[in-house]
Amino acid sequence: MSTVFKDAITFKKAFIEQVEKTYAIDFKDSSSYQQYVALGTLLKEHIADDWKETKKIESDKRQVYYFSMEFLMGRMITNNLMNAGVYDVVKQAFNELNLDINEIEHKETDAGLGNGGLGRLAACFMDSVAALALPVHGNCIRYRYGFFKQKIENGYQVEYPDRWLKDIHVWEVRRDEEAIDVPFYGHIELSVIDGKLNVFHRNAEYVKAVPYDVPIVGYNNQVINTLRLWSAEPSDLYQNQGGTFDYHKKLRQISEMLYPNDDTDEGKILRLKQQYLFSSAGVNAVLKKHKKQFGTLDNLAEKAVFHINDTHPTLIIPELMRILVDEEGMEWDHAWDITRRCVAYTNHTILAEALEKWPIRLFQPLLPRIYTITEEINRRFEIELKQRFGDYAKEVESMQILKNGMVHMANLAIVGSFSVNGVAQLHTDILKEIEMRDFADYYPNKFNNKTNGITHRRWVLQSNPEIVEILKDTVGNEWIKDTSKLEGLAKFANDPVIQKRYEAMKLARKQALTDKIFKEQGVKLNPHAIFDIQVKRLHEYKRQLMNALHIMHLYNELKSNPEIRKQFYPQNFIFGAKAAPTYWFAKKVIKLINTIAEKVNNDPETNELLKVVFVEDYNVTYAETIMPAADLSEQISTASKEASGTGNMKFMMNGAITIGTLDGANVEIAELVGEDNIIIFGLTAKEVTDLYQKGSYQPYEMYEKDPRIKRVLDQLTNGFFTNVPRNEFEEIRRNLLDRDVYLVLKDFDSYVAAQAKANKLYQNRPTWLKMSIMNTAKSGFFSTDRTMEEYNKDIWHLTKIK
Ligand code: NBG
Repeated sequence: MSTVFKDAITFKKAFIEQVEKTYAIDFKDSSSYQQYVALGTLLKEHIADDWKETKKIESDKRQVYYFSMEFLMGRMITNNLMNAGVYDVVKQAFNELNLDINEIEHKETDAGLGNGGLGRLAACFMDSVAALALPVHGNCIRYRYGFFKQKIENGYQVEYPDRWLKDIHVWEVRRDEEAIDVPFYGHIELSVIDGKLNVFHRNAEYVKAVPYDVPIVGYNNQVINTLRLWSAEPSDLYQNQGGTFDYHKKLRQISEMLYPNDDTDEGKILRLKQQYLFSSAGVNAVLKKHKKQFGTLDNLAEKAVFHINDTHPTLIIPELMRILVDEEGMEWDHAWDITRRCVAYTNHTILAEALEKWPIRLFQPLLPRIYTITEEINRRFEIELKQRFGDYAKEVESMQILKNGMVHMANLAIVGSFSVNGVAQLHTDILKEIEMRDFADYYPNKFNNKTNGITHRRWVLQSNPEIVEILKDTVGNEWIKDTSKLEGLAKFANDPVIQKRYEAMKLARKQALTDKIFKEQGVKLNPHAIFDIQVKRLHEYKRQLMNALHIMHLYNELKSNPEIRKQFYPQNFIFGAKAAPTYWFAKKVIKLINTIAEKVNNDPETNELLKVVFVEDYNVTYAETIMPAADLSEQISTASKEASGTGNMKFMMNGAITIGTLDGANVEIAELVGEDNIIIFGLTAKEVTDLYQKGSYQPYEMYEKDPRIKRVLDQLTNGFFTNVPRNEFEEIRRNLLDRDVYLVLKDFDSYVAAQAKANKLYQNRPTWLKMSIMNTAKSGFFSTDRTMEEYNKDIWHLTKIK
């Protein structure tokens, strides 16, 4: 470890030198961006020894390679400074230099290598495994463009490219020496020479995958793990067959952007290429090292776990088989045994559209050898199933990997792994009892639950300085190492002094968000009002639409009756959400929310009471200001649809009260805090499933029977909104009246009641503050430190580095 960060004086000197020598300018003329680069560079050098040392110590240990198409890291500078234990020194030095540390931190662009919960979960996992000194490393793609930047123009979402790599990415280290050539297309020639199978991949279009390593700094423990990002580049093995231009263009696309639209064949091929590129490169790099170190792959399963985050990296399974059988000459059964002992799979959704299937007609030509191996896996599995269930049994059909011209990735992942887990208890139960029932019966020991979490270091320690002070004075600082210690806060729940401090903490965080929103969007919020927040991806099942319709209803009520206005406590409704660029309906909902905002925010009769804001470009950095500022956390998905949710946990830890359905991890939040400290409404998962099964739901009846619903649905199209054409929201109205798949109208009444309850409860300050404190006190379970310990105990079985 360098001594640069020893104290403020030493650091100041080194920092000034770094700026001046990097940019050949006088320090006084340097920009905050240049200062940011210098700071990052010094820190990277500072941790270099520990990084090297960590690698050395773990080299003969069992390790986990966590493969995920998404790592939504956000900014790393603050996290790295804090975890490396040098934040205070830097802050002091900057104070002395008259520099604003926040401004410099904000020069780092978010690494937006993810869409939402799944990617942010992977990032939280990385922080926790490093803190716990577990040898776990990430693998992903080095997308040149992150998740798009959102602008709201005339109320509509407009997408702009996120060119995050246009600036220097200070943390990464390019490792040319470890590049891997990955073949696509071509054809396979098999021959048996001296009784040994030889496999030749002829005329392949090779792409070179080059790794860029990013250090993951453990909290105060000198452990530095690695997140490896693979970039697609031209390969020297590519034989120019005349199409060089096309080759370069197509290959650039592979690590161009996250989740290209896969409606077209072209899009599907690109996604498959992305998936195979990082799966193959990641696995080959590990196996190469292993072979060099141990001289054999026979003991691979003792040393390596490949954890696949959702089905995107499932091709690891046939790729492992390919290496073991084709390159190592192992017998199929031996190779299969090793493969299955190396792979574990996490499922993150039951929504059918997210359970990947690839058409064989695209898969086979693109990955000819991987396809024949998948076919063989399927053939053998089918024999096994037929022996057990009979030739025409429904189980054979349901569990097959190849069927109806498609490769079913989840089935392949389940068959080729030793562990399958869901991400919250309810979700795992649904997987076992409904979605994957046949598999769960067939492999009773494979399925397990690992409830998600969040890293309390980013989401509390870094984001909410006021709560950190309160915790220090009540439960001490132990909670940072062990979040179960937060429980100690419970005994202060009714303490008026702590309640006052909680109130002041919330006000400070609400003020910070108020300032940010005003600065960026010019909307003025009252920081004393209730902050009711729904931030997450925009999707029908998450029911932002129900929230929006409720606001319309509330506005109607407030307009209709001065008595109601008197009893109502001012409430700010804040939304943040990105809609997939091609998800037309979701984008309409954004337009609706902005249209409602325009109407209610400009009505002088109600706008002291009711404000609506849709924050632009919600991302990880924005979330750091939003999470601590909420009084009410909106977790209102149709029960059974949200696998877990993790925003719910961030809000809870920061003392927000959940208004939610019994869905995903809300169920566990409710169990932990007890019914007095949460506001639950709506149908249960069982009721939802039964209702779907009966097929008897008639949304039109809700409209006819409930005048409140009738009124708001009519207002969508009757000219109530004056600045849009009358038919602007016609589809929303029709969708709700005809189908209402996500049961917005069905749950409307109980949601309205829950909202009314929340507004009233908030006015009873001691009760509300007690609830708020209890939420933090019971949130320790939701640290990813706990989640990672469980993965390790039940799935990975690693020994700690220290
Ligand atoms: C998401 C679920 C969330 C869950 C995260 C992390 C996908 C496919 N799934 O409910 O919708 O919290 O995964 O597990 O993004």
